[in-house]
Amino acid sequence: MSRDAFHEHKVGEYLSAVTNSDRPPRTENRPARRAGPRTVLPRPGPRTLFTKVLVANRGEIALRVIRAARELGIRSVAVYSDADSRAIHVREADEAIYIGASPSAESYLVGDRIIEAARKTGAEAIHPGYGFLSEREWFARAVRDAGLIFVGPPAEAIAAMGSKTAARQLAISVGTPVVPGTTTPLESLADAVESADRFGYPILLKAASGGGGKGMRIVRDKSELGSALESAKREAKGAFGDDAVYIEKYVEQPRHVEIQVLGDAHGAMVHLGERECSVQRRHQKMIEEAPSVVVTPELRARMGAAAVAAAKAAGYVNAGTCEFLLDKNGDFYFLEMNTRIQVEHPVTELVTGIDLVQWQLRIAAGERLPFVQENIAPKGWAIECRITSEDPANGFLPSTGTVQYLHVPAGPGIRWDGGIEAGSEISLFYDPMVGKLIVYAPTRDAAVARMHRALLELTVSGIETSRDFHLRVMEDAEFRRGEIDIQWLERRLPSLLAVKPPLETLRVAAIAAALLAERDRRTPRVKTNVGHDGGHDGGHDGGHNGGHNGDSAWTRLARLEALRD
Ligand code: MV4
Repeated sequence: MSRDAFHEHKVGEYLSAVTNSDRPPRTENRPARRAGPRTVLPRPGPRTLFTKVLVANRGEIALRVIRAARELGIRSVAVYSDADSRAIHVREADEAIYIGASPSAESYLVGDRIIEAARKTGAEAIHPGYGFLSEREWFARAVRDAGLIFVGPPAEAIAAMGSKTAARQLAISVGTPVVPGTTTPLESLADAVESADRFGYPILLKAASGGGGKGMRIVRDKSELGSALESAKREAKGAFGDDAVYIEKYVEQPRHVEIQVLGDAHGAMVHLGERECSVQRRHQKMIEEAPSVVVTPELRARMGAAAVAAAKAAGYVNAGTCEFLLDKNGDFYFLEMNTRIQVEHPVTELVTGIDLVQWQLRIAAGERLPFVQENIAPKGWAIECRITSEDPANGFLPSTGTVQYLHVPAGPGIRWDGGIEAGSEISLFYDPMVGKLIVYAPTRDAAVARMHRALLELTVSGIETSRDFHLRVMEDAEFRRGEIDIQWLERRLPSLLAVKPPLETLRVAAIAAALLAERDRRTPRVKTNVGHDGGHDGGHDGGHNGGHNGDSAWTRLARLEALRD
């Protein structure tokens, strides 16, 4: 589609939606109800969905929500900061509204301004995405108090799961297994010593208000307990403004397996199976998959029931995730609940066929879930690699700059949830995740092979990315056998990064270097802008029509360079 045709299409769609206003005037606290039949987009059956949603986020998740809304016939409003004035989510939404300076504390985290933007644009609902305001109880409450719909759980459910000790008590009350430990904060060193003796070393000190590993200390011996307690309290106070710390028995080399739940406002709740998220570094997940190699249908049913019970105990509604540790004996323990849509939600969507973001919107509008637990079973295998602007060869140092060229993989079983394009500025203001590459295939082996193929096709130039790191993981024998736990990546990282490039890559790099040197010798001082004009489209067509489909990204880049001028 040409640029102009694209715009006509969008503007046309928007205008017809706006002019289709044969409905009663909207009141403050009531979602608009459509009066007559709608002719703009085909819609599956009568519904009472709202007509406009504000997306309080940026990057790939903002785009993901905009796309879900558009498929449901809901218009979208983007918000943006200075740094994002030319971002994709701003262009792809039906409307966009400026909310402040580049630092998120002055834009994406300013709840009042976002609520004001929703009022101004007539949006009836706010989708928070993940991060930013998504798990702030006060924001969910403020949205509701403004007469708007928060696309997420009730503020009370966010609060119930926000305190880890309260969440543990909730879980225990409904029979969901938790790691042995205390359910109230430690009162003194003597209290800590007594509790640690009771559960047995090694133990883990955790912040009651924590999450993400902050304020956590492993204690292997009584002699370390005093200083560990002090430093855990100090870190918890600094990070959460709350120095409450409690004790859990330390679980050695577990997997991180989480269960997706989906509940409607009428009391129905199902689980959508597990995601295996053990491949992480410093509490940042890098690769997720569904299902997990170690989860049998019987274990899935037990973990699912445990997750649903804990979520129901919190009065949970909408999409949420219960995190578990799964140990070598197959015993599982509830850790905490994430009260938002998560980065890794696509792998669940692919194996269940259920569009989680669409269901978030439909549940928020009061719809009932049409499926029951018996109808839900994972089919096939999905893997997600988070593509970040970090340099694995340099200790995952964040990389900044302009994306000069982007070639996104395609073909069977590929999904790209990205937030960048050629020309995008990658700054240090926001999260380094620039996109997610997700694959689906009938089996795990086929999914790993497909991810490897897709990563070879992916080319991002202008910034460093984690792409080559992911290629090395897909080639790793232990990963391919599914022998992973939460420490696997840090154990394996040195050998993963030491892998020498294949001979083919070295050869192509040498050819590229020779071609570049030859060109510069003939036309000195000519600086080229890699792939900006002819490059993007040329990359797509040239790469696939020229009979070079099996070539590596390096080969394509080299060919592109060779053909320039
Ligand atoms: C644990 C644990 C071992 N034993 N609790 C880390 C962040 C927070 N969500 C809980 N975490 C852990 N809790 C007990 N009793 C190990 C971790 C942990 C971890 C958990 C999930 C994913 C990655 C992790 C990395 C390091 C430690």
